[in-house]
Amino acid sequence: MPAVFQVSPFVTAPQARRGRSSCDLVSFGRGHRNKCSPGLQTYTCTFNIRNSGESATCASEHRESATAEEVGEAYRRDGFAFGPRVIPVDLLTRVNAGCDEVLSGIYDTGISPTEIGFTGDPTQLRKIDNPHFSNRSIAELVTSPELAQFLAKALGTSFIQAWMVQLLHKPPAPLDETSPVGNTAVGWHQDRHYWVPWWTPESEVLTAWIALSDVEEDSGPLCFFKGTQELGYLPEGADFFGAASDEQLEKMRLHVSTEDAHLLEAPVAGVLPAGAFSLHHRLIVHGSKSNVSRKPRRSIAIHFITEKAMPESGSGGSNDLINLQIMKGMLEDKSGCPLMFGSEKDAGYAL
Ligand SMILES: O=C(O)CCC(=O)C(=O)O
Repeated sequence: MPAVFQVSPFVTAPQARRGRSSCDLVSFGRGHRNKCSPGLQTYTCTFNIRNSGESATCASEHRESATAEEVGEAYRRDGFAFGPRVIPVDLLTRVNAGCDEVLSGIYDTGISPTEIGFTGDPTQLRKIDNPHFSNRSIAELVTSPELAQFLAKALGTSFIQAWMVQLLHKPPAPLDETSPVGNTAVGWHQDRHYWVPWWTPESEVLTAWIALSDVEEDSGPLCFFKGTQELGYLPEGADFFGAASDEQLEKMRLHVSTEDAHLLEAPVAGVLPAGAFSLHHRLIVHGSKSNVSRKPRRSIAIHFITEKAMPESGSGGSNDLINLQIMKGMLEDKSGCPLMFGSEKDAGYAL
């Protein structure tokens, strides 16, 4: 996703699933249908998006009992995977309080994060870059050992370092049924599209996306097109600020063989309880529809590298170059790019 570095030094509730099985489809909109397979906790559903004339279909594959080995295997095969609730409930509570503060412009470190495009409209998507600069609980989440150890085991890696963190907050739909739902969709994209100036093409750079609220079928869950990481880089269609529309997919399909076109047909949704996470590849096509539920959808995405990542040498435009230099500095002194697992001597860029 698009990211901006800011020249600044880094200073240093329970939302457990409320007894709902993941098969209880929220009664929302018209004409929904839900097929459950409770043992596997997988299901598909279709629901209408209020006042938009659109509908969305999703299937979810989250399993609370997934082991690190299973998550790693699914990630390597599908380009994404769903992990269990690894974030301790007390940390989750503090992080949510920290996010409330950051979203209201209160920073316990005294450092502001970066936010682009917010007009003050309360129905709008909020995307805040590097909120861990601004709030100590969010910084603690980024380096939480429970998450880092799980990721290291899943990926079989000796080194993990966060290089960019994003808070995404989708406000709830208005209570008044006649008011339009805000556009909080995140358009289809491959993260690589935004990372070309930063990382060499083969670098192992990926994302752990942590649900801070329960993410349900109608919350605008993050959706992935399985196997699309194998399609390589798709030069058209990506737009984080798009509407996750079919038009975007059409543009992407222009660069996909007829044989592989089916990969861009049915996304899998990350329907997750608060505290669980998904993991995704830099080339997986993903995005999300608007939140049409009555509750906010909130997440922290940690974009991280393993020992198999090398920053670019810097051939972009001047802004890219400045940002790259800032990022390199932060990677080396760990300010803003915290080490999550292993030791700095294992960093690919240190060799
Ligand atoms: O949270 C979303 O809906 C989009 C997140 C995303 O694109 C990412 O973390 O790469």
